[in-house]
Amino acid sequence: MNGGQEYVIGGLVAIVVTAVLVVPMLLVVVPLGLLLGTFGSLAIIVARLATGAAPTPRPVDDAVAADPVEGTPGDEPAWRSYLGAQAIGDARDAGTHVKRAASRLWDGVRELRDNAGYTEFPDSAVVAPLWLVPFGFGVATTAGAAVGSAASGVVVGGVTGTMWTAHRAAAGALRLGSTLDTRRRGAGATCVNPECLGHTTTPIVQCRCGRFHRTLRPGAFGAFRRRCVCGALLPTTIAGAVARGRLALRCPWCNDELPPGSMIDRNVRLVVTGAPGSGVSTLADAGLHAVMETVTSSGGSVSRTAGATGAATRCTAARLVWGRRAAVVTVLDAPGAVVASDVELARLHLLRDVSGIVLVIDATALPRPASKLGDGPGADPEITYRTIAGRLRDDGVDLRKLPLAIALSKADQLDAVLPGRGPAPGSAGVQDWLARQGQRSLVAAAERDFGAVRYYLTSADGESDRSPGAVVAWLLRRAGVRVPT
Ligand SMILES: Nc1nc2c(ncn2[C@@H]2O[C@H](COP(=O)(O)OP(=O)(O)OP(=O)(O)O)[C@@H](O)[C@H]2O)c(=O)[nH]1
Ligand SMILES: [Mg+2]
Ligand SMILES: [Zn+2]
Ligand SMILES: [Zn+2]
Repeated sequence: MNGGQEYVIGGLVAIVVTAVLVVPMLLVVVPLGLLLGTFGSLAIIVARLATGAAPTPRPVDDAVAADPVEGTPGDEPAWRSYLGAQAIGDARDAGTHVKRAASRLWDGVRELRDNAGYTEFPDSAVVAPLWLVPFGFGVATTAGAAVGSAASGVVVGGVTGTMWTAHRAAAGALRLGSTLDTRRRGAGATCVNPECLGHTTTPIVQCRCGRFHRTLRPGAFGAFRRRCVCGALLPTTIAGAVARGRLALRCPWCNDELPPGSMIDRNVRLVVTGAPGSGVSTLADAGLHAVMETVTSSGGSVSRTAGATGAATRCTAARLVWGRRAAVVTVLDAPGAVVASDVELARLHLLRDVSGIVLVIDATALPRPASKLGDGPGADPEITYRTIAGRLRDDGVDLRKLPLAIALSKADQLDAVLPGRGPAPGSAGVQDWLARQGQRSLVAAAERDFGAVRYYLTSADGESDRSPGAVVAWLLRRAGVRVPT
C-alpha cells in the first residue's frame, strides 16, 4: 500500500468509527452532559444559598475611640441588610462554585488525553474521532451549567430583586416619614458647647457599646432595624433611638453630647444681641428665667440643660415640660462686641438656624435720656441692628420668616430720667417713642426686613408688665411653643 491509499483507508475508517461509535455515543453523552450540567449547577447553587456559605461582608468597625467627626460618611459600624450586600456576595459565591465544578470536569478531560499518550497514524484513525465523545460531554455539561445558572439567576435574582426593590421603597417611605415627623414637631438638636453651638436634625447616635452611628436612618443598613457591630439591634430613626432605645446623641461638629429632649421636643433657638452694656445678658437670663417660672407655677417642670460660657458668647438652655408638651429652648447671648466682629460672628453656627432674635436697646443710652444723665449717647443701636441683619443675610437666612423683638431695656432708669415722658404702653407705644428718639430709620429697616416685629419696654427690676419674660414668651409662641402664661 502506498501512502495515498493508506490515508484514504484511514479516512474511511475514521468515518466508519464516527458513524458507528462516536455519533451513537454522542447521542447518549450529550443529553447526559446537558442534564448533569443543568441539575448539577442547580444543586450547587441551592446548596450554597441554603447554607448561606458566602462570607458576610464585615462592617467597618471604627473603634470606640475613633473620632466620629473624622470618619468617612456612609461607613457605619453596622451590618448591611441581607439584600444590600450579602445577596450579591451569595450570587458571586454560587457562581464561583459552579465555575469551579466545570473547570474540574475539563481538567478530567485533559487528564484523559494526557494519559492516553500519542497515537501513530493508522491507529489514530480510530482513536481521534473517539476523542469527540469526552469533548462533546464536556461541552454539553458546560452548556447545561450555563443554562442552569442562568435559570436560577433569573428566578433567584428576580425574587431577590423584587425584595430589594420593596426593601428600598419601604426604607425610602420610612425615611420620608421620619423627616416629615421631625419637621412637623419642630424637633432638632442644639449643641450647647459654647465654642460650637451647632444646630442639626441629623445628630450622631451613640450605641451603648460606644460606637458612633453617623447616619442613622432607614436604608441599606436596615429599613426597620439595624444591627450594630456589637450585636445590639437599633431603631433606624433618630427619634426612635432616643425614645425607644434611650441612646445618647452627639453633635456632628464637635462630638459633645447633646442635651436631653434633643430630636424629641420642639427645639427653639433664640439670639439676644445689643450694643455693649445695653443689658443683653440681663435680658437673656431674666427672660428665660421668667418663662421657666411660669411653666413651674402652672404645674410643669423645667431643667436647665446648659449655662455655658465660651470665649465670647454665653448660652443658656432649658428643657420645659408642661402637660404633654415639651420644648428645648436655647438662648444665645451674643454681645455687641461679638456682633461687631466678623470673625466671632462667623463662628456662631447657631445664627444660621435661629428661630427668633432679640435686639436690646439701652433706653438710657439714647441721645435725649443720655444728655439728661450728663452722658454722651451710647453706641447707635442701628449699627448693631445692621450688623446682625447683614450677617444673617450673608448666611442665607430669610429674615421675612423670622420674628424680631426690639427690647428697650432699663425702663426703671428711664422713669427716673424722663418721668412721665417714656413710651406709652404696648408695642405701638414703644415703636412710636423709639421713632421720636431719632430711631426712625432703625424702625423702618426692622419693619421692612423682618417677618414680624414687636417692641417691648423691659426692666430687670421685676415689674410684671415690663418683664423680659414677655419678650421670650412671644418669640417662643412664634416658634410654635405655647408656654402657659
Ligand atoms: N437699672 C437697670 N439696670 C440694668 C437693667 N438691665 C441691665 N442693667 C445693668 O446694665 C449693666 C449691663 O448689663 P448686662 O446685662 O451685663 O449688659 P450686656 O449687654 O450683657 O453687657 P456686655 O455683655 O458687657 O456687653 C449691668 O450693670 C446691669 O445691672 C435694667 O433693666 N435696669
Ligand atoms: Mg453680656
Ligand atoms: Zn453597639
Ligand atoms: Zn457641637
